[in-house]
Amino acid sequence: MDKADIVEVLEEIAVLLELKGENPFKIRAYQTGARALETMEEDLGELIESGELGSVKGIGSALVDKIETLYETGELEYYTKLRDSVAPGLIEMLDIPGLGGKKVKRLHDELDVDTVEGLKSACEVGKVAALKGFGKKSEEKILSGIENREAYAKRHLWWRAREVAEPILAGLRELPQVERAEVAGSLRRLKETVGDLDFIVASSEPEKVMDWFTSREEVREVTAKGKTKSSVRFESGLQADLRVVPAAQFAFALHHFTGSKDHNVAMRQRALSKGYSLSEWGIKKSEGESESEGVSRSEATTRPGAAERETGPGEGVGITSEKDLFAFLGLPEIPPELREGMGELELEKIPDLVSKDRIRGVFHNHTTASDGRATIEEMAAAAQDLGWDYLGLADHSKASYQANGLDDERVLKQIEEIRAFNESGESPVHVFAGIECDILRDGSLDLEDGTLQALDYTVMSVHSSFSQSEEEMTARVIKAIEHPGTTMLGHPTGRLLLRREPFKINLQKVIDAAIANRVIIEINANPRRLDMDWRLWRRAANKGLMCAINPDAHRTEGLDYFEAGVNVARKGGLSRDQILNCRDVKGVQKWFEERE
Ligand code: DGT
Ligand code: CA
Ligand code: CA
Ligand code: ZN
Repeated sequence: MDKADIVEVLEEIAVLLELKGENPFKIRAYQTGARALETMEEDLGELIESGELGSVKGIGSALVDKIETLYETGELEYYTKLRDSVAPGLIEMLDIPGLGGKKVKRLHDELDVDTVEGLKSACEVGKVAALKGFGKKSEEKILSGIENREAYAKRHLWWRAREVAEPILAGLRELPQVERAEVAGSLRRLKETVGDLDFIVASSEPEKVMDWFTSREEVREVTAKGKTKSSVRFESGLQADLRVVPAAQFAFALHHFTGSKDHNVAMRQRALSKGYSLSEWGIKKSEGESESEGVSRSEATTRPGAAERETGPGEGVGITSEKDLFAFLGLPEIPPELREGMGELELEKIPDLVSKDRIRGVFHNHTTASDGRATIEEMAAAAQDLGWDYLGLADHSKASYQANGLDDERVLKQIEEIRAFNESGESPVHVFAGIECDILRDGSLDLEDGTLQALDYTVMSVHSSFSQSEEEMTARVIKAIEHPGTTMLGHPTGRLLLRREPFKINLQKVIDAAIANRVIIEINANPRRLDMDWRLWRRAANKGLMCAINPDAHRTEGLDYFEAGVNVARKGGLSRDQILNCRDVKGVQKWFEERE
């Protein structure tokens, strides 16, 4: 088990001990140990080998054994037993924002609740508000936390859903019975979260495809199995639908099940205005449509070639791709990510969307100097592997003390290290020296002006006081944007998808201030953030806002998240000249120096 995972286990042990009402000194030992392990610079493996782990400040003798066991075996009996000794409902409660070990223990002791359901009922009748130290506000917060949690549980991050979908798609394509296979639905539209997966397959032997799909090892439950449609559920709770259609119907089915619903409605309107009726089965002249024709449609699902007969000569015959379908309706091929029913049929020109291979580097990444897991050298090597020309490093500033943020002196020292790295010629990747500087409560910045000036660029982010009013938060962020030392605004709403709602902020005002001050807003590409949201980008960029795709990587693998940022840029309809990452080193330098 690696260091980061061990830190998590120690933290969890501390919470579990709190929940059991154990001795505070014991709890503290685990918290301190976790912190010490997280921030220590030495290599954990080496310390264990040389027997020196116990000499690290903050790691007591009781912890040395446990850390070593976790490091070597990935398991710890003490931890497993501790977890098992606590009701699962109480552990679930810990996921509700605002509830830690101590509070959950009091709810359990005083209200006798040991499930989230039970806690919800207790809130609804005001029992929690009546508890000393809780009150009306925190009861409301717990209740909305539970409700969000229920809503969140129904959806999944795009990134995770894609990981499940890819091997299934590859497997389907390998089946000899399968002529074509695609993922449809929100995953194909690159939505930030996905409700369920939708696979569309062209085959004349649907049963075999169904058998393969429902007997996958990773399938936990087959929720439906029919001749041409099946649904399954995986361990994570994610579900998947598979539909098998005859080859002639494939383009229509793929288009229909890619959606979105609103896009489909607009497409059907468009077809009707041209005298056709469009459905997942095909397209045909709409005059004289009657009930009996509805019956012949359902036959089309099982009989190969039915779609051709249905459309009739010269009416959509030969439509074998979505491109053909769009062309038949006099439209350019609309990429799936733009099909959200937000006026895409009226676009005069489809924007020249960015693709992964257009990205020449990324900004806002962390190293071991703050809370990252990799060094400057390791991060640059990973950037080189990705084929990039440059990499921007932006560690935390000192107000983010829990992330070991840098003070002015350490920032200046890191700038020196980065300059030396670039001059050493050791890497073809140019490293830009940046910082992720905290925007303090009142909108002032966490570092001296001189420090900000010495850097190549800066990312300003809010990491504290999330519960300010919309007016306060908007003024706070705009004050930071107006500071001459600000190059970019980081994750502008602080949201964590399926976990934490955005803080209250007037983004239209923030966008206008960013444009007026030539400040970039980032697309934070961490799959859990994707902030600023794609829905805001096209209008903002057309008004002159520049974007930067920032993976916010805390380890080398985190750089891969840039792909999720590319998704947001595509969904936002951004063209290459609106994305800083499409520039070369000189072009980026030009922006940093001249803001154009
Ligand atoms: P999700 O799964 O909630 O993330 O979102 P989608 O878009 O994948 O939705 P899903 O799985 O319910 O259905 C896939 C597509 O099928 C959807 O985007 C459009 C199409 N579709 C499904 N139901 C309807 C419907 O009632 N009317 C129309 N026009 N299209 C539908
Ligand atoms: Ca879906
Ligand atoms: Ca579905
Ligand atoms: Zn941040």
